[in-house]
Amino acid sequence: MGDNICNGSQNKKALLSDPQLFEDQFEDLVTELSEQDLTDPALSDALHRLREVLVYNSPGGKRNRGLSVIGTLRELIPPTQLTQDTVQRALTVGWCIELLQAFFLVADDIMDASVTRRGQPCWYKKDGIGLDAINDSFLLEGSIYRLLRRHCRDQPYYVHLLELFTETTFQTELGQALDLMTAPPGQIDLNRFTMERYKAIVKYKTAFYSFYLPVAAAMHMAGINSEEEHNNAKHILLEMGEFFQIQDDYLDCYGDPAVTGKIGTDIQDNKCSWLVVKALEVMSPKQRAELEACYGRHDDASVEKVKALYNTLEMSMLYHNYEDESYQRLQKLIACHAQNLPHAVFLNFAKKIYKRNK
Ligand code: DMA
Ligand code: MG
Ligand code: MG
Ligand code: MG
Repeated sequence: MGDNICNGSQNKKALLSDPQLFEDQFEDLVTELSEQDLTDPALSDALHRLREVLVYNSPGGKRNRGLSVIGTLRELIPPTQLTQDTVQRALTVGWCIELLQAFFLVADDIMDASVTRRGQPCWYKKDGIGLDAINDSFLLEGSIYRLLRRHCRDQPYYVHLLELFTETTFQTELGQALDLMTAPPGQIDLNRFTMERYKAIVKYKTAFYSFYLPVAAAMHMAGINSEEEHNNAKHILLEMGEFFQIQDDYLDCYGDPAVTGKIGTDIQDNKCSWLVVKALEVMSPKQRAELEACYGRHDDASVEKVKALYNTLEMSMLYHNYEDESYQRLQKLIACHAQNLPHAVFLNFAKKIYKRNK
């Protein structure tokens, strides 16, 4: 009878889509992290805090990163070889990527002085949280490794995943360092904003963790470890990542906060955004002097002047032209560099990100 119950629930699971299975798993992982893992009663207040941090900072995202681990694995392993256990583990590794993202975002919102995230106040903006959010971001990061250990430590790819997560974290932190030092508050110097610097920032702060990490994790889970295969995938995925951050920069200014869930801060924060870099390429010396006088300032009038200048330069049109070009370039890259990897791994990703508005 016990068996029947078990089979019944397994069958039900088999009918659910990956996104449903993924959402369903979250509550179990929160319980595991906050109730089963550490049992010292002295920790109960801290574990209660961990639960709150997880629950506040994980929902509301698009889940592209998390879901692409199982999505990629399904392209790499034939369905007959994909056991329920493997699916569950791929979903958990997907959650680890969502936790990594939550860790970066909690810290990023403090550093960028942002106000909202995923349609709600940024965590550090909540009453009574403030800079304690720094430690909360560490709790999110630490949770990744507790989950990996509990769910994957007997797997042959465990060390590969550990190295992948730690390496990717470091790359992202270097990217954030570049992003921050290229945008010193109150020190406006438009000469800093070159396309070369821009590309370095976004490769490191966004492309590795958002695009290479989920696919590389699935490749390791499927036993694909060769450096050549990983480099081929990386080549395409970093290109996609660059485009994704260009979209993020465009949406910072032109997106609808009701859709993106966040209010833009790039102009005020003196950021080396794609918009400012591209605008500098096409503007006159007179316009450059105007921009110098209003970029990186917090008053609404200055911000509106920057936006008016962007409109005069037709930045929206330049962006959409870039989007079309980038899509064509990517299709070519996939054709040349995907080699042994199924093209669907990359095409699925491309489908999700091109023409997005959130
Ligand atoms: C995001 O850069 C990079 C990381 C590592 C979170 P960003 O500040 O442009 O992101 P957002 O627009 O989401 O704040
Ligand atoms: Mg930010
Ligand atoms: Mg930032
Ligand atoms: Mg942004």
